[in-house]
Amino acid sequence: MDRKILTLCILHTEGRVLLGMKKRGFGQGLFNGFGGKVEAHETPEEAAVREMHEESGVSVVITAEHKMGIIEFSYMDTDELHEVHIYKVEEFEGKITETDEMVPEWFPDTEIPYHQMWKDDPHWMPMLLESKKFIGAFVFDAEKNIVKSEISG
Ligand code: 6U4
Repeated sequence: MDRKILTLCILHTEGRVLLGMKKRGFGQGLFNGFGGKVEAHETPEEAAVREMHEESGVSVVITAEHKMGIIEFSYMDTDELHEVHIYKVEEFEGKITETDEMVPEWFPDTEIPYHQMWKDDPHWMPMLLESKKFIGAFVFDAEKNIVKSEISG
């Protein structure tokens, strides 16, 4: 298994959530939080700050206290294992900007577009929005359907 550490950051403020429609790469065509691979010289928190800025234009402060969960994703059609560190932030600075990778959009936290998101998201996003911590593991088939799921809050 080729294990990669990734970040995912959800901005939740004033009853709404900032998601991005992914224009390319992994998860293209889905709304997602902002994030990506942790580089060798970075902590996951540093990577989360960098990716949030690169993909949405905003500046955030992220510390270990913002970490809501860790989920391991594996895929039946590859030997990759993604360990995704998931953060929630409630404050930001700067102007939300479309980038090469993402089209950012606000959603009321009662109207999260789960039908256009990764299929694991409804399993943990409600916990994240309530600031409950969680840990989990999901296995996807080649069509990105869940074949195995474990989540505990
Ligand atoms: P680059 O290096 O830009 O080509 P790319 O293939 O586009 O990378 P990247 O770096 O944007 O991927 O990282 C994928 C993002 O998707 C990370 O923020 C983690 C997130 N992610 C991966 N699997 C997910 C899943 N099942 N559910 C979810 N987010 C997921 O909500």
